[in-house]
Amino acid sequence: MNNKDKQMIYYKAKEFVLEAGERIRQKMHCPFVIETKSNPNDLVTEIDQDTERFFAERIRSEFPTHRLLGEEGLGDHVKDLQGTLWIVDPIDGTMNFVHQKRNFAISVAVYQDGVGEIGLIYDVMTDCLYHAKRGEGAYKNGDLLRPLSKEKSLAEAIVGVNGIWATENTRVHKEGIQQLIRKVRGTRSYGSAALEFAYVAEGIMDAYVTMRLSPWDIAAGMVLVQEVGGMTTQANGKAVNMLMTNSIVATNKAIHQEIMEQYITLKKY
Ligand code: 2AM
Ligand code: CA
Ligand code: CA
Ligand code: CA
Repeated sequence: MNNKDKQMIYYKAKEFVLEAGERIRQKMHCPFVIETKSNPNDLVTEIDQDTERFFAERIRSEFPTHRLLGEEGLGDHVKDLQGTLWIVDPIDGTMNFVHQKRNFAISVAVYQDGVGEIGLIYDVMTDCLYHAKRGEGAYKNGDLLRPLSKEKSLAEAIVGVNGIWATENTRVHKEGIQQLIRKVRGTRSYGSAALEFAYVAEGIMDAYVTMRLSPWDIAAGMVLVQEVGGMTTQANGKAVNMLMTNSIVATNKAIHQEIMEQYITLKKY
């Protein structure tokens, strides 16, 4: 992808995201259908699906050679990362969308041959857009985000973690997560993976730890975190695989190793 193409795709991606956000704000005050997916707490609404359809139509019409990987399955059946791939979560934080009418985001990333080139995370209700192009820094609206502190200790860190991982579960030994929760200054759980990544990039959270996320939850956030000098890996330190679910440790780098080595022991299954 040359710079001119990247600039144009970025411009269009931003346009799509802002328009999609406006559509959500308009529709959300009328009654809408809510269904469940994998379990009774895993919600999806017709607005999630409408929004993904909006992206699919826009991307197909403006960029017919690009492919789309979206949570609601209205994109392509993606089995490799070749070419230009849009990775879209139309509403990240659907539970918040349904129950709180806030704290949800649209997450859009553009990857070229597996490399994250563009990341956009739009907090729809606050009209706040986090955006980044690889190698050109990350922004919150018009403000350049500063490089993350590399000196912070775990004892001074605010860490994003869902309390579920501190209970009995199939993925991680809960004792380590419980110790991590005791060790850090504070924990937060916002219910939108994309926003939690954005907060790490903004430096208002020092790490985000979770045991299972899909590519559309993390694709844009990883570009943002990378641009401010942070890092994202699986919880065992391996590189994230954008074609499957991953455990995630995203941090300001200072505390990455310590979190992985001392507090996270994955279960084998
Ligand atoms: P979603 O709202 O797009 O589904 C909430 O803890 C975070 O985890 C959200 O980013 C949510 O994304 C994501 N998530 C991924 N898989 C989930 C699942 N099966 N049920 C609920 N949230 C899930
Ligand atoms: Ca979902
Ligand atoms: Ca999501
Ligand atoms: Ca979603």
